[in-house]
Amino acid sequence: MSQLSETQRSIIRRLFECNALKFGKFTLKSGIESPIYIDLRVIISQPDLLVDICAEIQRVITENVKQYDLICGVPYTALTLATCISAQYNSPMVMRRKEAKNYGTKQMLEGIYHSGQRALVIEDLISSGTSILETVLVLEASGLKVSDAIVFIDREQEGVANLVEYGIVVHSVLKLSHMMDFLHNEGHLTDELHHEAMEWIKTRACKITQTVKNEVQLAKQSTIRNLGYHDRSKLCKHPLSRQLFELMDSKQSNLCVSADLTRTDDILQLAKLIGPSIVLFKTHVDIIEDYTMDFVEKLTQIAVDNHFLLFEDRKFADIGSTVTNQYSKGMFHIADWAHIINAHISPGPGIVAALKQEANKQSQSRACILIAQLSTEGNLVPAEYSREAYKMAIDNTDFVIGFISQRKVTMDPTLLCITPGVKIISDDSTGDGLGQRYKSPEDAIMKHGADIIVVGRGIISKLNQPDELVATAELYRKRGYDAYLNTL
Ligand code: 5BU
Repeated sequence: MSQLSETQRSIIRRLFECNALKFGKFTLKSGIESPIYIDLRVIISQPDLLVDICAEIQRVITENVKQYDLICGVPYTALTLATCISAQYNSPMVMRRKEAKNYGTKQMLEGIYHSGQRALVIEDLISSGTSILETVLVLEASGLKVSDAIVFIDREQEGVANLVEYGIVVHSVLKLSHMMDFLHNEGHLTDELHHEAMEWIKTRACKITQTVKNEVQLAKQSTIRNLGYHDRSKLCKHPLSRQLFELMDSKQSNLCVSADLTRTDDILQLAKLIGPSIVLFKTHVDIIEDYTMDFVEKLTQIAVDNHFLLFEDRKFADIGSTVTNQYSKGMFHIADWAHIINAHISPGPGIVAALKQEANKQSQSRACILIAQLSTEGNLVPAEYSREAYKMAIDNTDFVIGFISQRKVTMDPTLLCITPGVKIISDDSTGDGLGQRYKSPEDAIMKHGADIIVVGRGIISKLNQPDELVATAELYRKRGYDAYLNTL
């Protein structure tokens, strides 16, 4: 039996009394049955207990960590612990935003900090170590250095060992087995429950999730250099992402035009005139008034002659069996001609599986872009979408080649970030009065990590003046490409 201090004993007793620690039979979020349930969120309602826990964490910090400039709690429960420690022990703190799940930008961290400072991570409970690692990724992407983390309770499920591999030393205040031994000795835990819970911990090693492992790998790569289109094309496994990067490289273009026109003649004329400047031609076939399959044949030929791909912005969003029909049947037979389509992720993974199944029936390669973010003012797409879209993408690399998003979703060089809502804007107009929000090609590419910019009215409004249309498309191509060169 370990040596627990009187303060630690008192903390364990109080945690047990307020049901922060429960023993019996529980179904965890993951669906796994567990004899132990720990919920430390309740401590925010007990200031005395909170202060005592923070004093214990501070003691472990003082004993183990020589040098640090800032502390950062893993959201959400440990945010309270970090705030309390920060205030009580005069430690400056930074706060990680959990919503903006994008390791590539600095906007995920709030507070005052500068590159090279050392951050100490505070966490309430460690099982696999995944949450700590996610926070470390954000801190490191913001230029901070992390070598240590302090956890209040170690569930002893390999989390501490897992993090050693990533260069993080974890120090804990309490080990779960010691807490259970103490509660057993005090008569709060029956022999049977104690035995069962101890056995459970021993046999339940937890692993860092694959998604986070990938992010670590990519974060490492991205610190080496920002890859160019040519290098990225070589890394792509999907033929269409490879082809797109090759076109971007050879045409010196990252421009996608949005052909939001309602007459087929206009669309064909647009495609012919600006074909040399673009890599992707985006359509909304359901707004066309004189649609025929003959039109798509002509459009396909122009795409072949001018080396660009066709992207139908259909935004599929229904159950699998419906999107299957929407994709390949009806008036438009989208699967027959669109190299690329896009889909909302709200229906869940089934939508990707259904579209992919249909795409596989085609003789030519087909790809899908997932909608991770929207460009519109006040849109209700939650921030978690980016993360979920990324997970769906890496589960379907034979079909999904990137995202429609307003900022980079992942550092993975094989996945494209396609950004609509781009316009060369004068100072006084940054929207269209109907919810659309615009950013300049430079902001989209250099600030927010777009790989391809989507421009609609910024270009197609010139359709009646062919010379100006061509010059405008060239201007967008050049500004987009120059911005890309700036990122290398
Ligand atoms: P604009 O004329 O450049 O505003 O046209 C933008 C196009 O991109 C238009 O076809 C939209 O349907 C499309 N779009 C968008 O603007 N914002 C989004 O978030 C998505 C698509 Br997804």
